Amino acid sequence: MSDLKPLILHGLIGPPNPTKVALVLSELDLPYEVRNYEHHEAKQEPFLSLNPNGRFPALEDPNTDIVLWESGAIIDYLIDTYDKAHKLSYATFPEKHLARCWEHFQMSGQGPYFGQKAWFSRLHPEKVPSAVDRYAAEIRRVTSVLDGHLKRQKEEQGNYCLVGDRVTYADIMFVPWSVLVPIFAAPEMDLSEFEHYGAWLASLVERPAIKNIVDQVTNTYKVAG
Ligand SMILES: N[C@@H](CCC(=O)N[C@@H](CS)C(=O)NCC(=O)O)C(=O)O
Repeated sequence: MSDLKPLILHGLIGPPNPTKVALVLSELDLPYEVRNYEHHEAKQEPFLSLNPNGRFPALEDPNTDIVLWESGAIIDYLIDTYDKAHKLSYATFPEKHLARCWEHFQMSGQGPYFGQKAWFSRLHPEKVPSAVDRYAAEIRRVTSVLDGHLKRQKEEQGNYCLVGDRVTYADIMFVPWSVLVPIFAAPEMDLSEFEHYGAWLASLVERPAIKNIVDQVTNTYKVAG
């Protein structure tokens, strides 16, 4: 991969969606640069030409002259284009499709609900306890879905991976929000009963390509308080 030009990740390491893309870039050992922005710059040019939705991330690949947005679509592109050896994905049936189930669950189930919990707990100008409660309940529910599945995986396959017997991009996509729950989105919640989820997350965070980025995320949120 050394003859590749660095891919450009537009968006900070810290917020979960650009971080998710950085994790997959790092796991695939791809050269990349991070282009940092102020929050308000997402809603104006030149960023809007990269992502019409005005949110981070966008990914520019000078090797193929493509610009993409939406973290799930970016990760699909990285896997299709750069994971020919299936280091982080499966070519086999049904695993290839099962990984997509977890990918879409992350995009539609974990990301938006965990994000709303963080918003209503930390950023919304009024206190709306019913909204905080609703999204806290979703954090618990989504975590219990992962925990129950991982428990079955452990019993049946002897490992903590969402699909088959190895970690895929789908496992990795859950890392940023899972790390941000105790330090940002819901520090008041005790999720220790979900022991299989806890063991899975701990094993993901120990992967060398992930650890360095997770440390940056943790430091960013510690500094921000
Ligand atoms: N579904 C989008 C969500 C993107 C998103 O909400 N990004 C956040 C950072 S994690 C953002 O840009 N927030 C700033 C804002 O909402 O204005 C994706 O997965 O890329």
